[in-house]
Amino acid sequence: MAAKPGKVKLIEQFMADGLDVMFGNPGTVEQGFLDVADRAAGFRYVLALQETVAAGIADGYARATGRPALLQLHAGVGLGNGIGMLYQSMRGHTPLVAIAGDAGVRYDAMDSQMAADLVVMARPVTKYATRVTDPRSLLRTVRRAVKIAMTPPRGPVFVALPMDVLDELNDEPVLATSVPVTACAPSAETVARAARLLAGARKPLILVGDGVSVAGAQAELVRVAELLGADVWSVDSSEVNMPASHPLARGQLGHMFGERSSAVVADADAVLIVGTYVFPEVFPALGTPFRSDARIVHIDLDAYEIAKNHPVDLGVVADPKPALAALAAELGLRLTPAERRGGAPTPARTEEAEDTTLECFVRELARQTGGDLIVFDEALTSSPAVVRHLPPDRPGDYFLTRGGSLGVGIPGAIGAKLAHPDRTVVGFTGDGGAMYTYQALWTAARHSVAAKFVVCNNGKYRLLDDNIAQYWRERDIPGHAFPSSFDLSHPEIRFAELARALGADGIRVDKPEQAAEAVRRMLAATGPFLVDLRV
Ligand SMILES: Cc1ncc(C[n+]2csc(CCOP(=O)(O)OP(=O)(O)O)c2C)c(N)n1
Ligand SMILES: [Mg+2]
Repeated sequence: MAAKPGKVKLIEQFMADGLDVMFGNPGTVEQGFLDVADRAAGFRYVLALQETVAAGIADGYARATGRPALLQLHAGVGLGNGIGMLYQSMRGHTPLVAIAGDAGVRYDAMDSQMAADLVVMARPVTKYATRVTDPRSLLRTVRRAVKIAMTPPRGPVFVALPMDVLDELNDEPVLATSVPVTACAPSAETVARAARLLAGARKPLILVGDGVSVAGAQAELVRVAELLGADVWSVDSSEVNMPASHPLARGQLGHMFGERSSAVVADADAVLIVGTYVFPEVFPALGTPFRSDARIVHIDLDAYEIAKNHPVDLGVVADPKPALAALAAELGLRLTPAERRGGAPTPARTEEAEDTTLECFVRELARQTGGDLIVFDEALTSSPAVVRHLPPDRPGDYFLTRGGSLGVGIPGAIGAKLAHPDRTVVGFTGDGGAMYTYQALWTAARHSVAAKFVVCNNGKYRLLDDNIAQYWRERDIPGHAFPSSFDLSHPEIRFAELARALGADGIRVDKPEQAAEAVRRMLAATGPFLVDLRV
């Protein structure tokens, strides 16, 4: 392989892995390879004005393509800005390949301006963090990082790239990264054990998370649920794992209070957990919430998550798709016709909600698109209305914010639109969430990304109001005014004007009667378009 400067080979290596778009924010210590990237045929750089935005767009792009996304950060300061968003990528298992430059190995002893231990900074929010110090192992290291990002459990990785290493001549071969196949099925004996534990249960329950969607195992999951007649609850679920409209789908357990999960699982005599961990709340129950005689089977590709907090009767390291397919086949043989439940009757849906501006807007959106759109949901307290009218049924059409870091909605929708330029993509966020990453609208305008954005504007951090109300109830503290730090009403944030100032179009919607026309305008817009929806 011909020797070329490492910075040239680096871009060739990215291209060999199909990594042809990089999201980032530049700095001097990255100038060498950014200069090369700018002139590399077929390579695209998407400029963000703040690293949280770059990381959020990369996260949405990786989620919507199912492939790794490239994120370039500037030294320690840029990495520092990106860390909150990298944290949510790590919790959500997004395969991001983050890189940052540094001045050079030759300056290590100088402790000069901008010196930072990048690897130590990145380690807690990545699966793998390293620094290349020898020019002969540049591409080898990058390939290892890509492989680790893509191997379940997927997640972000970080490689620090010193300038002098990238300027040296490099004669490593450029090769596509070998990503191992992990679609491993359990043995017939293990499947039979799982079926024995689950069959014949009077109150079977299934808990599922994003491991199902990564494996593409939705159909197999539905089959097992129908055979057992089990309720299916989503746990730490941010994509379509169980179609929301299926009669056995019961919704999300939620991310805040363990009591909710404990109440849901309390009666179950057999529990199947697939592709998630239990339990995902900020305040999880510390005791075991399961019945002492409940039989518990946990299937996951990540052995760490199995029995992490509560013991199980059978833990199975396997890919959910072949594992659930085998389990369905075994249950089909084993269950007597009387035991096959064939799915519970459709529960009566508790609707119709009031005709608020939010309800009317989302209902109109569902009507005018026929549900054919991709939703990126960071609507928080407005999310129930969004999913009521746009139920997450089709894999790849719904992405929920994850990991608890605000500011994902607008960048996430931009990433999804870049991944699927021909689809309608709508990102929902709150007035709080929007302001963490509002600069992303400039990136959408600059790169002609025609995603749509809806700010569900209630003038407050409403979720914080709801949570402190619960805290007061639990501790018998009499209700009183919410902390003023949860209020965003003054000065008023004029989102549509702010969008226009950043190069995107924007309108404000105050009343239900304006919803239909607003949706029409939004869908007709040929560029990025934002609706300030007063909810
Ligand atoms: C980066 C970050 N900072 C702070 C928080 C704490 N937080 C959680 S929910 C929330 C309020 C969100 O408000 P908004 O987006 O307007 O949605 P609403 O609750 O009003 O529906 C805040 C500030 C967070 N999750 N992430
Ligand atoms: Mg709000």
